[in-house]
Amino acid sequence: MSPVPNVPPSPPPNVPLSPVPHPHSGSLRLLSQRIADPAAAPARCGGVAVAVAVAGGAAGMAGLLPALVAVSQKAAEVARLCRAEEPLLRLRPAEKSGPERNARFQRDFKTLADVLIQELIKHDLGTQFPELRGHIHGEESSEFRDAQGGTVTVRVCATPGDTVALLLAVLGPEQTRAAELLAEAVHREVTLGDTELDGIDPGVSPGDLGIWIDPIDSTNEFIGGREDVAPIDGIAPEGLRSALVLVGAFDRHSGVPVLGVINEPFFQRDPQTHRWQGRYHWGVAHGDTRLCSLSPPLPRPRPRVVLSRAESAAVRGALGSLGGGPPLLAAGAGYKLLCVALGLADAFVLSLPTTFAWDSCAPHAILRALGGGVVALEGALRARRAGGTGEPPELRYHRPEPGQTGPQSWANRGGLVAFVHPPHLRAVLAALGELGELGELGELPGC
Ligand code: 2IP
Ligand code: CA
Repeated sequence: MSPVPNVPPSPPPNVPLSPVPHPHSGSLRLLSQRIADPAAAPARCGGVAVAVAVAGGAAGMAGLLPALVAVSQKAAEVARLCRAEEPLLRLRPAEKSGPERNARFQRDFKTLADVLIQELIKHDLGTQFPELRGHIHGEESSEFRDAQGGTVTVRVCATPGDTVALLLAVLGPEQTRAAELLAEAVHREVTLGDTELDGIDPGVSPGDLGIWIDPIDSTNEFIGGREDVAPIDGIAPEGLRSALVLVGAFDRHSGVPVLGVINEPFFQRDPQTHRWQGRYHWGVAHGDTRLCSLSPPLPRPRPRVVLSRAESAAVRGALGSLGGGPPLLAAGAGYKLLCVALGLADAFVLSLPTTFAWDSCAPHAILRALGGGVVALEGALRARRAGGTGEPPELRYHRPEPGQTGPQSWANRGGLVAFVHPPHLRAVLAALGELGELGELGELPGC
């Protein structure tokens, strides 16, 4: 990418904000957010591999959302386990190279947690919803290094005993306890005590959907494991808080995201037990249906923006003059999208091609459920320059980018803007519209 001249941005137009009904806000039903205490969740380890059991749920349309939440809960437990057990913590992450490496980072890694979580989600959803098989995609390959430096294909085996044997190949033969704990978590039957989820019928068949999984978003922060990061205006700039599990479902035909679950495995430490407590959020946006575990945040008069630390000076400068205060910086693409859904920020802007379908699909569904969305920044700016007055096109999730291969074919190449309130989107685009073409805005630090 070409270097960015640090041009002082023109002052943005004063965009007054009032809540404007989103074109899709048909039947918004608002439900409260759930805090999930893993210790309180009834769980058992069966003798055979079991799919996630959802209270009262036959597999089908109505069971899909609870199933997505349940697999995210199981995934969060595996993530917590991998941070709690010394041998798992000591296990060296595998370095990604070639097309697998995200250009955002000089060095990019995956852990056993990334690979195992992705496989357990694929396994459980594919078992419960056979129509989804072949349509469940994720960030990671299933390959991990074995204890001898060779390669093992990680998967959920037919029995916990077989999964233990497979995990021992990765961990080394002496790590029986760690392998057993992981296998137990992977094969556990999760029962959700969330009755609100039971009656929700998104009105879409699993046979029409595809799934994007980011088993751990913000893997670098997950590996770093920092717990001592003080939030600024409610947003953690970095650390374990930003490591999330993201599971999103999109319409196979249109690519529109329809169901999303964001799980925060490291939401807070229980003050008594000092154990990590997680929480999850979900959203449904299909047809006229808009359902969400969160309420739409109140709009600030001027948008407060959250950005990646890698964002260019030109973009930072332009958005700094929006009037909502200096942009806040935070790690984790999913975490920044969550901050918008929670109302901690009004927009997440990224001018770089460093997020992917798996990073944005689930949060995007939640933002749509709240009346907002995620648009491609480049396309939105181009449409604006051409005098377009309609809604800018949102990101889609069903088609790889022509001419690209591997993970790059699923990159959100034109950057993105995430928002809940459309006037905030318009304010952001107006501020950035004064700058040059997108290719001139961004600089990749890792390139
Ligand atoms: C990463 C992760 C990074 C983010 C990058 C994502 O996903 O969320 O934190 O960079 O764009 O692709 P930044 O922190 O600058 O926003 P993953 O950890 O899943 O590779
Ligand atoms: Ca990831």
